[in-house]
Amino acid sequence: MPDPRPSILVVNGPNLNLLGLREPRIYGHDTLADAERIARDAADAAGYDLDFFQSNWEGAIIDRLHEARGVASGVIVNPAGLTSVSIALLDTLLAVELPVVEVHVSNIHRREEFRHFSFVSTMATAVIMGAGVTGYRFAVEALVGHIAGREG
Ligand code: CA2
Repeated sequence: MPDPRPSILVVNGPNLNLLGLREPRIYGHDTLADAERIARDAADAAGYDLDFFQSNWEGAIIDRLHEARGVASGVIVNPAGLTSVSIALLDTLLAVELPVVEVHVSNIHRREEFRHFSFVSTMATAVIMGAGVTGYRFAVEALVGHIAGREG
């Protein structure tokens, strides 16, 4: 049997299941399914499997990240509403000891000040924001480049 391909875990936080369905002025019309397809295509082209996960429950996100420890090669996270508030998410990302790329559909620095600080950014390898769901492709490319030692 050939070795299984390395894998990337993509984790999406609260309310991102509504992407493309509400507030198109801020988030555009693309859905989370579009983001998944874009991320999966980029991962596949780079020779990686991709696990795509969304939950509105912080604990479920933390449990899924624990499962990735020692299994996945890296993590992409859109922490959504947990971005500026969750020390638990930060502690989890530090504990799983995997490279992390943070992605946001919108540019959080163009928005309300309360969105500007990100706990995840304090440890992320790269942060991509404001590119819409195409940011998920850039996130895969940044993560794969980091894993291969080409960047970051
Ligand atoms: O731009 C992003 O990706 C965000 O992470 C999205 C979060 C927001 O809290 C962050 O500041 C930036 C919100 C995710 C919820 O998405 C919705 C989509 C449509 C309608 C309502 C919420």
